Amino acid sequence: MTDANYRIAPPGFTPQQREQFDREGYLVIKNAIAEDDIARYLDAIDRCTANDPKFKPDAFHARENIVELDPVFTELIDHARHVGYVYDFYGELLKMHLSQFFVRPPGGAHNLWHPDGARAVPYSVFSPSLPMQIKVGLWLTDLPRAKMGNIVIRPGSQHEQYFEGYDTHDSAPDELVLCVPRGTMTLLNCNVWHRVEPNESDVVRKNIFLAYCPSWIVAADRLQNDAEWLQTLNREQRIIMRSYAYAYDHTKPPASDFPLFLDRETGLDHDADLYHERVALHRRKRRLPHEKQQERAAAPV
Ligand SMILES: O=C(O)CCC(=O)C(=O)O
Repeated sequence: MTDANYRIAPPGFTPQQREQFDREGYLVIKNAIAEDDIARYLDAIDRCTANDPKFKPDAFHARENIVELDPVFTELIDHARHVGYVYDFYGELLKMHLSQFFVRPPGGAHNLWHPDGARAVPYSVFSPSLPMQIKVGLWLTDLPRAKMGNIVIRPGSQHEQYFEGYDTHDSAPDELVLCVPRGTMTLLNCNVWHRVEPNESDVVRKNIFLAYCPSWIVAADRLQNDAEWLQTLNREQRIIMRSYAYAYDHTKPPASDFPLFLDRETGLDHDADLYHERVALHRRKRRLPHEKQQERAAAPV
């Protein structure tokens, strides 16, 4: 019997979106964020910068682990707008890798070409097709043209271990400058090579990044979270933060952390007919959507 208090996994990729994301390494979803949410996120950024002695209006400014900084950011950990997409990849071992906001004023510093994640032996050496980090971007200011501090990506470059332009600002022939209206949500395979445009406009670019990974990858912006803050979270948020004291729990989370979500199609906390009843839930594998798809495609008609 499945506990009715558990949540069904929110919607994730449509087959068309997944096909594009697997091929190109990114997805752009316009009009994903309602105006009142944009306003709340911008207010929260302004609250944080107003209280930060390091903030300088003319310089690039970033904060990490923002989900702990303000309750408006906390709600993003498991927000139904995006959590189903990353659950499609990381399933029951979903973890928040980092949460950030960026303020990129005109003339501020901007990044060189790079992929995210490990450099000496990148994640993609071990996992050539499934990204071990996916970054959700929430774009809060209009970026209608290039040279506005936009993120620039090389679509489809997630399989390249080497790139001539690495650690330069040079334009690449196959680059795509993302010119997106406020309210856009992007998803990026973190193996995709990317850089940031200079901001030569009169607009301060403001956005939020939320990256997710499998639980056993070390988080980027914390080792553990504040214990009192963790008490304020709902069950799914607390699980997704994976603030374990015992290191191997990241690989084998405790039984109480299963299920994270119930299956969208069956409403069950397990995949039916795969295990003997004696095998406890936290010791069972659950299929990801692409595995189910492969099984359907291989099934006799
Ligand atoms: O600010 C951006 O658009 C991208 C920043 C970046 O390069 C990164 O977070 O890895």
